[in-house]
Amino acid sequence: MRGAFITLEGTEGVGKTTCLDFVRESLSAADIPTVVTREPGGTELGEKIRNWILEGNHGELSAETETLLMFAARAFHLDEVIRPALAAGRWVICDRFSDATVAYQGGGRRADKGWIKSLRAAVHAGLEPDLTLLLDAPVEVGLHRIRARAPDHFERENRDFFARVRAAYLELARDEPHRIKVIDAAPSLTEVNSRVSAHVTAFLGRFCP
Ligand code: Z5A
Repeated sequence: MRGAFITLEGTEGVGKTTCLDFVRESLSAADIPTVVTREPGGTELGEKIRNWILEGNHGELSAETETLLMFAARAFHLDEVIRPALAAGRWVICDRFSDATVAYQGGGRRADKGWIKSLRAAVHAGLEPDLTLLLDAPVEVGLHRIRARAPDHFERENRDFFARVRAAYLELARDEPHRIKVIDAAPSLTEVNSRVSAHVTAFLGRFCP
């Protein structure tokens, strides 16, 4: 039986990476072998694309160029890491995946969402995450949590950009409530972890009855 594919999504600083560690520990406590990875990234090529985009020394990038770079990194990531791990029965926990392209390049940058969804279908036809934890909080909450660090290519955007990203994520969650679970990420970490834990437990019951 193939492993489960779990993704973490949300706007900047909302707590995805923190949550990912918690999910990994929860699965490890249940003796489930995991592979933890991220997008863009997860392979040598993907990390190069990630660094090149995030460092932001490239001048203006169109929404379409950004989108295609994300999918180029993703196609390689799927071939090299995600599909082999799932086929070997390992669970993959990925910090961002295609929903991020719909939210950032579609919502934030206003690239055509229909086109992005057709790329998604072309690049990973037949494979969608089994569970997506969407950490959601007002944009200001996330930006406040990361205020001390130097902003990257995306973090230099204005508040309206992040508001569009958040709205696009919430629209995806309304369209796919079975897969995407929205978690209020504004409360304390203890509270957020307890909500995440409830979703992971329910998912374990569904995926490995
Ligand atoms: N991107 C894209 O545009 N299109 C795509 O298709 C994909 C990605 C796949 C990747 O960076 C960038 O690429 C991303 C979108 C774009 N934009 N940016 N920038 P990333 O995923 O590495 O970057 P990020 O989303 O900005 O990650 P982050 O800033 O590290 O945020 P986070 O992972 O959500 O947060 P965190 O590191 O877990 O927590 C931030 C701080 O808050 C930290 O000090 C925690 O201890 C603290 N924290 C966490 N939870 C709480 C609670 N509940 N209370 C208080 N404090 C908390």
